Amino acid sequence: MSKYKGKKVLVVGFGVSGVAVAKYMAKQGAKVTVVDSKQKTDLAESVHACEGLKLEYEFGKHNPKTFHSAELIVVSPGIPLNIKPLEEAREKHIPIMSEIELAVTGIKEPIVAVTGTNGKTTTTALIGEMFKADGRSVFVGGNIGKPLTDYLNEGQKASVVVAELSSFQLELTDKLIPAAAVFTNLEEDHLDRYGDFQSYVNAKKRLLKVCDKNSFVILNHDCAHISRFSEENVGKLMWFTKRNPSSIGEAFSEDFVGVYWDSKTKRIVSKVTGKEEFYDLSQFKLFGEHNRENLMAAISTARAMGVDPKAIQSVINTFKGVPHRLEFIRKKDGVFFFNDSKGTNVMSVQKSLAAFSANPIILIAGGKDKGTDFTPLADLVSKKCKILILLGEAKEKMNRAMGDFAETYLVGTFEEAVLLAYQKSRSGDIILLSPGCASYDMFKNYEERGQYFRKLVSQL
Ligand code: UMA
Repeated sequence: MSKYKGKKVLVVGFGVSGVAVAKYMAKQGAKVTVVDSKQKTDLAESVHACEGLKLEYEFGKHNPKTFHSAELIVVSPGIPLNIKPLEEAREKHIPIMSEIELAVTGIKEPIVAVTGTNGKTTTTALIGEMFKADGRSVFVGGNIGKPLTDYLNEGQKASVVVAELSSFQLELTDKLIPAAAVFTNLEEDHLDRYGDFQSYVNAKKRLLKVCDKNSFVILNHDCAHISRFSEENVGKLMWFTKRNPSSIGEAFSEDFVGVYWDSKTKRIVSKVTGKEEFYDLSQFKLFGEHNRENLMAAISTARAMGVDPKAIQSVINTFKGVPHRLEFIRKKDGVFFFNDSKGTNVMSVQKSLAAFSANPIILIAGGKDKGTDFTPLADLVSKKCKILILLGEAKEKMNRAMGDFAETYLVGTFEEAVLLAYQKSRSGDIILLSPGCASYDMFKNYEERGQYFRKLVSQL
């Protein structure tokens, strides 16, 4: 019998995570109440997805009494853990669990977990493809889009689960013991939730803390914040780096386990299994140095997990990238349009700008501010952008930080932004949507924003 049978379970948040948890708990025979601060009319998709299930609903605001009377609370990642009803529940010793914790307690298969500020979606997708190319059945989920709990709901059996985990998803996660934990990089992000960078780092570091001696721990040596994690590592350490290990130091080079970029031969070299293997990138389609880093992280992980090098090379040759991540949309009148709606923080915009070498960029940016300092963007904007088009809640703040470094326009809508960019462009220019902000001031999520951008561009 399920340990949740008859239990009063409160599901907080009714986005995709809440839907997955509600479905799971209803199936287990729990008495499920779902709460969301949005109105029912704004949650039609979720309500529809749960049709036929026995659920109680409370929409519009969080009622403390409902929290106090629960026996277990399962929170969605987007719920800050310091909201008052959750703090009160904690004081009353009501167990609070994350959607990810619920999922991992039910998953028996090896879990490869990927975290970091940027690159985690591409890295996760690459690892998933490498497993598939190796003939393994794989479930890919988490922050990438499909809640991990759906793995349990769908009842499918994969041989391995690849999970992209955000800092939000790691906050209440204790029971996960990853077969491999991958850390892409760390830069300032989500300060609206964490207040300071260290608290954000600590949330990410939870993934390191839950590793055991059998976990492969794959760290980016080129990121100072991540490379420091090695001091607290108990797992099997592996590096990836864009430098030749011999240039880092003799001792480092001798003991090196992992993957590096050899700039002389323009190949990726893997030293995961003791002997050297080489990967050819001549057919790799993704732009930018950052994507090479993502690829190295994926190769390290895949080789650690025993994926055949031939399967890895076939993915390098065929992988087309993930939607909304420097995604090429179309060329019109010689102008190239790229959708980078997933560029929701400063570092990701920097990497996207850096990915283009010669062409002048018309950058469309802005959205919901996450407490970010935008001044680090000014330098690249001055070097790469001929025009800056700003919109959303953050537009004034972004204008103050970098408006002096390119011809800058502040606009009210996405339609205006795209039209203005197109009118100002010349053959050979790049029009890049890379917002550096969350999407929630204007859209449901970054996907909706990217799809809307694609639609506007296709209508030009
Ligand atoms: N809500 C409340 N009370 C609150 C705050 C929010 O009721 O105090 C409600 C909202 O009204 C909304 C619901 O909670 O209806 C949304 O829950 P959610 O934000 O957890 O969103 P989900 O739809 O469940 O999507 C989440 C992740 N979202 C966030 O972390 C913000 C998705 O990551 C993830 O793909 C999905 O679970 C499946 O695992 C998105 C994201 O933006 C892509 N992630 C951030 C990022 O990548 O930077 C972390």
